[in-house]
Amino acid sequence: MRIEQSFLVLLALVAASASAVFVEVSGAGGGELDPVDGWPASVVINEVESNPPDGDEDNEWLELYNEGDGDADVGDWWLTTVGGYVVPIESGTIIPAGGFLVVEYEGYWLRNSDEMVILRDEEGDEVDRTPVLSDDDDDDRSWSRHPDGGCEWVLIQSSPGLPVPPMELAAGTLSDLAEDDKMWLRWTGDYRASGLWDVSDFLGS
Ligand SMILES: [Ca+2]
Ligand SMILES: [Ca+2]
Ligand SMILES: [Ca+2]
Repeated sequence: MRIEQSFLVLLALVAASASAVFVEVSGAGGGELDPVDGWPASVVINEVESNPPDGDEDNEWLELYNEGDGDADVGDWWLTTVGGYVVPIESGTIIPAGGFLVVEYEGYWLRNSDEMVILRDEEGDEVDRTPVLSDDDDDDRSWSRHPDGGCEWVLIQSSPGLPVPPMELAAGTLSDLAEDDKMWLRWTGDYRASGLWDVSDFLGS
């Protein structure tokens, strides 16, 4: 069947490009990786920098966050983008409980406008997805869940591998942010249970 063939091609692409991923793990454990326990852990796409300063090529990244109580083995998981990029995560990659994983990739892989990224596990099952995100300004602000692991996304000072900064560090207060309908997104509905989601609910519009 065509669908099965496509899936096999996808797996082949993942295997062929597995060495091209660069990841950096950080967390409360100071980089020490303990044996996996407490699985299943809860891993989300936590931050996306699709339009970094000083050129996008080789500089785009996103951050995963393990909000669970146990270490999470995300080896052989992969990310897919609206633009069709398939970015594998290296086998054996562990995110400690409360830790972050920064995923980088070669060239251009994250669109500045209308990007959405899906995280899939080693079986291909969807784990998480972002809202549709646009980052029009060439600066060091990125889309991030606020707080980490939460259901609201804000365009705020980037924090790769670190907790999202307090809201006071943004351009203004929450009400100020709400005046710009591109600066604050809120999920509606239980998207993680259903796999479906509703992007809008722009505050202030
Ligand atoms: Ca970009
Ligand atoms: Ca940016
Ligand atoms: Ca962060």
